[in-house]
Amino acid sequence: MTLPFQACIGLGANLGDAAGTLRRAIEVLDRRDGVAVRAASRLYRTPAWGREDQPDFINAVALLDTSLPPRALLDLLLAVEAGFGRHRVDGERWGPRTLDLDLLLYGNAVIDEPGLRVPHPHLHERAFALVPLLDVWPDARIPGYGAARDAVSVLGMSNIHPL
Ligand code: PH2
Ligand code: MG
Ligand code: MG
Repeated sequence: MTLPFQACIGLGANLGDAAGTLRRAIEVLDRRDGVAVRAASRLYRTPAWGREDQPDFINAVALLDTSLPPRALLDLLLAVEAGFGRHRVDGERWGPRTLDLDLLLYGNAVIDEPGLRVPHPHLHERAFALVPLLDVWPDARIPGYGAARDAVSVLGMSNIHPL
């Protein structure tokens, strides 16, 4: 099967065996039809961002080759999250979770639809996503913002530690 499109996924978890969950989630994604994991970053321990009254996260980034268009890829990510026991709490933002899979980049696409925004609207301000992204793709560019390495250079990174 040809996998003509490139996408970049952010993985995060801060409940249960978060590191084990991220490793298994990468395997699960790679086994799905229409998706191949090209590269996976190291795992990082990161302080909770946006809502600080919760445990540290484990974060990583994976680069995918895929035949799926963005909406179908997003649906697959949500299904994999659910398979790892992710329960969405109505109205809760940035709370603790067993697995979060975010579509960070999809080629050079800029998409702003209900439930689907690419690049991820917070990517440029999140060291927990940018640092692992640069592991696997040092020249990554964020459409509308520029080089990922420039975005990370203005953020504090001292709390982002590889496992
Ligand atoms: N995800 C969030 C909110 N805050 N903080 C860290 N460190 N890592 C995350 O993955 C994360 C977060 C919402 O998805
Ligand atoms: Mg997220
Ligand atoms: Mg998410």
